Amino acid sequence: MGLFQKFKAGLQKTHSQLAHEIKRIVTRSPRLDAATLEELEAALIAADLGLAMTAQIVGAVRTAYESQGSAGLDVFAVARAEVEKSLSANKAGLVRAPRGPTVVSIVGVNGTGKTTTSAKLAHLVQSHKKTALLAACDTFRAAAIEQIKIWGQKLEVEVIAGAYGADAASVAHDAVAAAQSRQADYLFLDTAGRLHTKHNLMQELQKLHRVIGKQLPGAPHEVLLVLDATTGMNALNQAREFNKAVPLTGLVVTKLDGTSKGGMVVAIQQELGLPVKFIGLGEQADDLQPFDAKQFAQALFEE
Ligand SMILES: Nc1nc2c(ncn2[C@@H]2O[C@H](COP(=O)(O)OP(=O)(O)O)[C@@H](O)[C@H]2O)c(=O)[nH]1
Ligand SMILES: [Mg+2]
Repeated sequence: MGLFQKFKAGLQKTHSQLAHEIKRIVTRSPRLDAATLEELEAALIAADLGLAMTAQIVGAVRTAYESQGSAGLDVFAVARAEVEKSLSANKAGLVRAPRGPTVVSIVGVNGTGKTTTSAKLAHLVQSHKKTALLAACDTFRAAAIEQIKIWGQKLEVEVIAGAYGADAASVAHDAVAAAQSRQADYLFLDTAGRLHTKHNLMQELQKLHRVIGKQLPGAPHEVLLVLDATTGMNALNQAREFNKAVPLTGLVVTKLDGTSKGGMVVAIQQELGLPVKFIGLGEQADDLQPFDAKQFAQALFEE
């Protein structure tokens, strides 16, 4: 399956709902009167595209209709162009440290997909002929250490782990030392899930970053917040709070395959001004893709 085909397959739920609705609205009333535009607006909001993006699309459709009438007016094409335009500044992909290992800290609340994303990222850089190391910094749950070790075996990626209950910062410290001595290109730190409202847990994360920053200046080079697309706009609050505690360099939106509200990727980017670097489209190692505005817009609004 080609990259775009995968993109499309992963966003199938959002696409089919949106396309079905738009088609129904447009076919029924080719004269785009106020009531029809309102229905279009409701369909876009239902896909969680957010108020700003929705207003922008509806405005563009109205303008096109006023200037050219309904003949040849392609609502799908207009929506595609607007979404692509508003996301085009988004920079996907991982930064690369000028020298030494690039350290990527994966953070977020419980169950969003941090561990899976860490493993998928290791797999992704491996497929670009770079070496990766994983660190089991979620020491709160024994099962979490086990889970990432299983991924490590499967992907043939070394996992640096400590004992259950160990200090996460010291595991991270060991992992950075290992990454340096192995001359690994990337080190992914799988951190424990924490509620953005729990101050002490956020402080623990700050400490972890401080420790490795002293050890390797510039680290962590990326702090990626993992957001579960199925939680909708609640993800926005998580992002705001995490960003206050540990400055984020980007977002990863997972489980887009499981929701018809994939528009939240657009809303969240517009609201926060943080790039969505990767999207998760399934549970397998290769179900993570660098975010691409054009492909995303196309996958959402293909007739
Ligand atoms: N369908 C789907 N499931 C995902 C995706 N990412 C993670 N998951 C699943 O979500 C669950 C929680 O993931 P996990 O990585 O353990 O979350 P963590 O608690 O943040 O480390 C697991 O069952 C994963 O397989 C995704 O992009 N799509
Ligand atoms: Mg985990």
